[in-house]
Amino acid sequence: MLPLLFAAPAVALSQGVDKPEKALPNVVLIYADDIGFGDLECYGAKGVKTPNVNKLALNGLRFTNAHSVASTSTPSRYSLLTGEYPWRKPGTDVAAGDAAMIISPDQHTVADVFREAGYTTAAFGKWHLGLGAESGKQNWNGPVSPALADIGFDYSYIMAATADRVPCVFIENGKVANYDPSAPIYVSYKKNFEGEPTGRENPELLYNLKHSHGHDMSIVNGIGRIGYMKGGGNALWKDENIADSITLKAVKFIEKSGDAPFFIYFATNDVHVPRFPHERFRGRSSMGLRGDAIAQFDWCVGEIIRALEEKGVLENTLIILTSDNGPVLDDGYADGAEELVGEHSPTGGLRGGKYSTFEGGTRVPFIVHWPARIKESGVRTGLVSQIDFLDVMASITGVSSGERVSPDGAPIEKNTWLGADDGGRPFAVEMAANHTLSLIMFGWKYIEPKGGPAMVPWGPKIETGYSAEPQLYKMVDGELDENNNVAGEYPTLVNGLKKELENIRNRRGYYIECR
Ligand code: NG6
Ligand code: CA
Repeated sequence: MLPLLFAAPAVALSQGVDKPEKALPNVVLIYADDIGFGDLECYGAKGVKTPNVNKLALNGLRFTNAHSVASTSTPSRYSLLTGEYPWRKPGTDVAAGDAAMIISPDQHTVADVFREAGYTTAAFGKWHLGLGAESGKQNWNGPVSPALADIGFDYSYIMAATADRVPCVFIENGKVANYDPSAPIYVSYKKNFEGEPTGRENPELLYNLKHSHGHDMSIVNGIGRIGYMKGGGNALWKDENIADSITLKAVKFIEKSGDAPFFIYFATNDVHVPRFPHERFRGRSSMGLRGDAIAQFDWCVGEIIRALEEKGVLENTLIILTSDNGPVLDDGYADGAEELVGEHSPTGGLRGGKYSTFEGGTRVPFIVHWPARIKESGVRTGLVSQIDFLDVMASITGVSSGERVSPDGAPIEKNTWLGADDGGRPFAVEMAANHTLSLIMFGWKYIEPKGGPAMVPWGPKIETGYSAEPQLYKMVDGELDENNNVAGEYPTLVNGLKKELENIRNRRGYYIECR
């Protein structure tokens, strides 16, 4: 168990608020990419300072047992936005940059929930959930449709996929931002465009970052990518400016907000690869580019807080800060992450990491800050899952009056999220990269026997947790001990948890029934 760092005194930090209960709060989701359970200072990070995140934790709730739904981005984000497990919907695995939109316009998203409650909604940063009607058929030189406006976002300024996938341009309300008509954009995930250099054939052009595995196709800004693209001209992003660009847009959105409350989905590129933070963050950590990217992430958080403060709305803004999956060091670029990590443990000592079924894959930082409402700050140990985001928001905004409005979430978890009780969910289901499911229940963790390689096979040095045998891990001193598989000792329990997992898999709304 980690020491409970930064445990704030249990006192009301903000009193005398004018009628906070009556006005609906603004909601800002700060959704980091690949930031692990141990990557922030208030969660025990070494070698990097995160003062802005620490401040949120000090004045809010810091959860130590919160989980993303999957250990990779697309399925994790899909579940957070829809309240549906990704394994219910084919096609929710890590998406290519030319994937069609994965959430269909007739699905009910968390952005729809906020719209129903009268909010203005906006998304910034990493999207990675597809755009357009057909994969590979988007015309990037005109409006791409469907896009985020079709699933509840009034405004969006996003990257189609990830920074390591083409197209390397921002998309504002469905159209390439800063579009350069002299350089029309073409994208393919099948073959290169004639005459265009690639990282594989022209390594001498990789002047910013070299790849360690994969990422050897088109070169943009001296960095090799996944996929091929041609054109873009002035619209192409510079990796060192991505954090600035999305933060500036979000800050502007806050400054210009009117009477309606707002919902901001602020999804950073940090600390996903390629890690190439702005030069003013270089050397801020002892860990090279990955640690510097954490410092950059913290700066973004600080800017959002500052904008809310200056607008005079911080008090009644609910900020939730979390990550889409666990951490990875070498995820495909020679950025020194492995060599320079030193004493720092990105998973905070948990086994596994990004892609894996062990806790390192899905246990993530989770901080809730809402001065007008949360009077007792501190650390919370209850089990939390991002699957509940939509239902908790529907409950907070009054869109639901206690009934479940997503396929798999649970509105009652509002009590845990806002600190009213620390009971937490009775169970959480998590999905690894190869779709192995694990179930945390009654203080145990069961990992289904699906088989697969023990280590991630394509480059990152991470234990997958896959096995052909069932795994059962026990709580020891308040922490799951994933080093000791006790399935052999508890065959009845293994069978019981296997059945529970089958029930959850086969029946929607199971959660309500089991309460
Ligand atoms: C992998 C990429 C990795 C990262 C990941 C998705 C290679 C070799 N590796 O396929 O770099 O992009 O996909 O990460 O291409 S996620 O956080 O968006 O899920
Ligand atoms: Ca991720």
